[in-house]
Amino acid sequence: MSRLRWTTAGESHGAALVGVLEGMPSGIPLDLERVNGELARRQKGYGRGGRMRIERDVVELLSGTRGGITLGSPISFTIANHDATIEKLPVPTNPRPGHADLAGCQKHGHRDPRAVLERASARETAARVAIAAIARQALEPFGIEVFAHVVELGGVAVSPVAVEAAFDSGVPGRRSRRDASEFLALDPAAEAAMRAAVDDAREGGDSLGGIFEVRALGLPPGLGSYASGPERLTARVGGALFSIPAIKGVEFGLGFEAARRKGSAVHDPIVPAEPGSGPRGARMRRESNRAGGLEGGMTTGEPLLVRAAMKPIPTMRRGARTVEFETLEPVAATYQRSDVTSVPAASVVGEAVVGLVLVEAFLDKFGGDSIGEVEAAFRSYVQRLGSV
Ligand code: EPS
Repeated sequence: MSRLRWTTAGESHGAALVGVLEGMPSGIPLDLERVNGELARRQKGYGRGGRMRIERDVVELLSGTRGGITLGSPISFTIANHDATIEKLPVPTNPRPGHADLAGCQKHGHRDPRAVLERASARETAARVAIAAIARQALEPFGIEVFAHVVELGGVAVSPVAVEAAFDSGVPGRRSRRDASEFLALDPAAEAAMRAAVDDAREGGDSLGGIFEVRALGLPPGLGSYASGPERLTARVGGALFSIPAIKGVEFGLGFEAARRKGSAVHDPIVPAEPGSGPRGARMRRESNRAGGLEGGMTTGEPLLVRAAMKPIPTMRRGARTVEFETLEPVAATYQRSDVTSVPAASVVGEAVVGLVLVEAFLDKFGGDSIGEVEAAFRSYVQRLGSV
């Protein structure tokens, strides 16, 4: 079992979301403004619906710190729901295709989609973003950056040249470019077409999906493990991304394209590193990074590159074809309110869950009770890397 454990609770229109994070080392100064900043980023994005004008997500910390410093005890918090109307909201009379409604009702043996959708709602991801924003502060001393951005929305793709230019501009440069974008993307030239696609979908009562990318830079080689299937970092990162509602595809590095190439055009050659220039001082490096930073279920020390595809939101004003629970009469699914797209928000969640898995893997390898112990274990590992 991982050192780091977490759980969330809460319904979309219940009193609050709740998060508990266990296994954080002691001695970490916790910056709650950064946690709230991530929650605010998750609420953003062109194409969000009315709910995001009602909510203003902030954490209320309940335990786990003293004087703002982690104690090593469980950290817990709530995020209040302003739209806490669960007892008053109507019960939809038909299940929406694409949402958890029908299979959830069948699973529990009732005809009450609200009993299912309240927890199946992507609102739950707010609690996970907060947990990750807390946990990621354990990586702070180690120079590891996890960064997500939207690469495609409603069929409109960003330019790879613009993306690489933003990455070349350094951490503050790419951050400010992304955070100034209504789509959390790195290509301002693509935004007019993205906006038009969202407006068009809204007009037609429809919804849109898209793709986001998460990169993690500065990772040491050897996080994760080849020794057991569930410990493979590829499985853990992939599983984390698939745990976000509406994610239908995940690819690392070359992704599906690797299946179409010969081996010689896929595997990243190993070459000597100039002294001190290999990942974390290693004596070898890769000439390319088509693997996306993972081999044998472990980090290679090259950037982790992973993309996730999100399907369009199932709640549409035009109403997908369904049937009434009682009469089986064909109808358009009931619509109350929803987003047209939430791909930008999903990218924030993607960054969070990938970051959380990396903290887990980092603490599995270097974990100790205090952050000082983690730093010492990391230092000794890096020292040894230079001689392998
Ligand atoms: C969601 C439906 C919408 C979204 C919601 C996810 O909420 P409502 O039904 O209240 O309009 O806004 O997302 C969030 C509340 C959130 O915080 O991301 C759904 O059915 O999954």
